[in-house]
Amino acid sequence: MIGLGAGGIAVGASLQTGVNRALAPVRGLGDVLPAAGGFRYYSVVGSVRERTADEYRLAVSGMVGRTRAFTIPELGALKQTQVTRDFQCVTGWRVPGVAWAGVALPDLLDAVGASPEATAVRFRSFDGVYSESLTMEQARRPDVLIATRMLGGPVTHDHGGPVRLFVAPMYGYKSLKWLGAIEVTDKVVSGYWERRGYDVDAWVGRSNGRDDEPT
Ligand SMILES: Nc1nc2c(c(=O)[nH]1)N[C@H]1C(S)=C(S)[C@@H](COP(=O)(O)O)O[C@H]1N2
Ligand SMILES: [Mo]
Repeated sequence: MIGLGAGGIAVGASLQTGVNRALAPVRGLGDVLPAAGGFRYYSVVGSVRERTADEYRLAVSGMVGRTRAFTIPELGALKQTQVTRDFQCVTGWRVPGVAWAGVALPDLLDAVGASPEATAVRFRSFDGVYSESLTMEQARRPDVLIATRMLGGPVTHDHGGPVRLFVAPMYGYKSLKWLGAIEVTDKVVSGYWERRGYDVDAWVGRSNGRDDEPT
């Protein structure tokens, strides 16, 4: 956790070496065989048990009016939002113009009655290991999606389906795969890669994203 933030080109390069080293042994395949469209499939655990669309539930708890577990049809009944954006991994690969669809996080937060006192949102993967957090200000952006569709079809298991996060303005590591639970909370907790040296605020190409226009 050395010298993150401003002036981080040299620092970023060494961290990038770190992430490549860390990713390669657990998921060598992704590094060797780029997936169709230029994606690499990443998982920090060896294999993740597939959840069918029928059995899937998204638990939303914490500082909410009512704890809920959303089925896929229930997510589908909420307002649907589409976002098309480049997908950028911090290690360097990028997939241009990926189309995503699902529930914008602000709409989900409204649906559960997120408390105005809450200042952060935490996400957990059903892989049992990976987690991520956003500040409430970040989570309220309309280009942060609870994604159920990508590239014109359902989110496949290898891409973190049936439901994953897509944080459009940030590096790929914020876009948690196999989303299992969301907790509305009052503190930002460092996620998997952030405990290993990456910025919690992972804006692509700028120090903050407040001037970015969502599409
Ligand atoms: N649960 C989980 N989510 C994750 C990761 C992971 O290893 N496990 N890797 C992250 C990183 S570093 C990237 S770049 C993207 C990769 O998404 P993809 O595997 O669909 O290409 O997922 C992110 N979300
Ligand atoms: Mo990444």
